[in-house]
Amino acid sequence: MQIEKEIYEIIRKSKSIIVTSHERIDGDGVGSELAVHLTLKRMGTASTVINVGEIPLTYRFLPGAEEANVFPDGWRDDFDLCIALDSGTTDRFADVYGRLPGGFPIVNIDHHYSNTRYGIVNWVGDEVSSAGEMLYRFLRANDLEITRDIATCLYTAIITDTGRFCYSNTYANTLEAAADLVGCGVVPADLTRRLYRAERPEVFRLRSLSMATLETRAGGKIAVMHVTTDMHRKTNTTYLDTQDFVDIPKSIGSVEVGILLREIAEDHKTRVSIRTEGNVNANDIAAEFGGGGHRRAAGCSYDGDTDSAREALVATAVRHLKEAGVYEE
Ligand SMILES: [Mn+2]
Repeated sequence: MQIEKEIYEIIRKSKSIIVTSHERIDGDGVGSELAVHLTLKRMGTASTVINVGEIPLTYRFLPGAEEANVFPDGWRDDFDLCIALDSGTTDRFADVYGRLPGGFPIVNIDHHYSNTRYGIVNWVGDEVSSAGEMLYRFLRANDLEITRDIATCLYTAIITDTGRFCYSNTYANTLEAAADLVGCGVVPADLTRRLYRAERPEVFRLRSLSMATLETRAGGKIAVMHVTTDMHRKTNTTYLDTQDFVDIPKSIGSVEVGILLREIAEDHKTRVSIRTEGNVNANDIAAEFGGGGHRRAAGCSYDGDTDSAREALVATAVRHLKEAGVYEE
């Protein structure tokens, strides 16, 4: 059976579904889980969205966002299925996963190359822009109605994961899905204004502090910058305000490896985001630090502060540039 239909059959037989996505959730995670939540409600199935952490302010206007819970709130004892979205490993939603009984049925819908296939069904999209685009295909394959609200969530997932149709994961199918979603009632100008031109002045101050740490290495082929918790204190911002910072190092013309380092206060770790182009594979760099992702975009955690993360990541990136034959010291 076609996997979209197989998943629909599993969902139809379930009575109370927990819907979740990855920690430090992004637009694809939020858009995808809300689209699933709204669809389940229309099917008359009990749906509970539980995230590890809060939905960033930017996405809270999305339909259904007010119904999302932060773990452990909203937990029910009658869950009989978990739908995990945009998550390559169960570590990405560790708190939720840890509370599910052993062997609990999970439907895994994701588009990360490094996905570990942890579900009873694993739908891992290859060359798909986003989990949101996969859900669009799911809805169309099963003749489920795409309301304007659902379309708004899916369009958000697609434009955020493709960097507004700029990244290399923008395919003909992606644009066809987006066009269909506009046909379902999305108004791109209105939606993108809410997503991209509603910034608080505090975030600009944070961006300027972070940009002051930007440096290039390896003859301009690597650019790296960081954000510390101290910067957040000074500007009254949080980690959630830094979602698009990763595009900054990569926007320098000569750069093939862009690295953003974000200090995570709770566990004295640094969250590392890597963007590449040319011959260097971001997933391979992240994998050396226990992370993963896609060829062009990947992430990992680093045990240590941003300074030590900077040296470790730059050294690894230099090696990958050399191995790719595009840099010599
Ligand atoms: Mn995604």
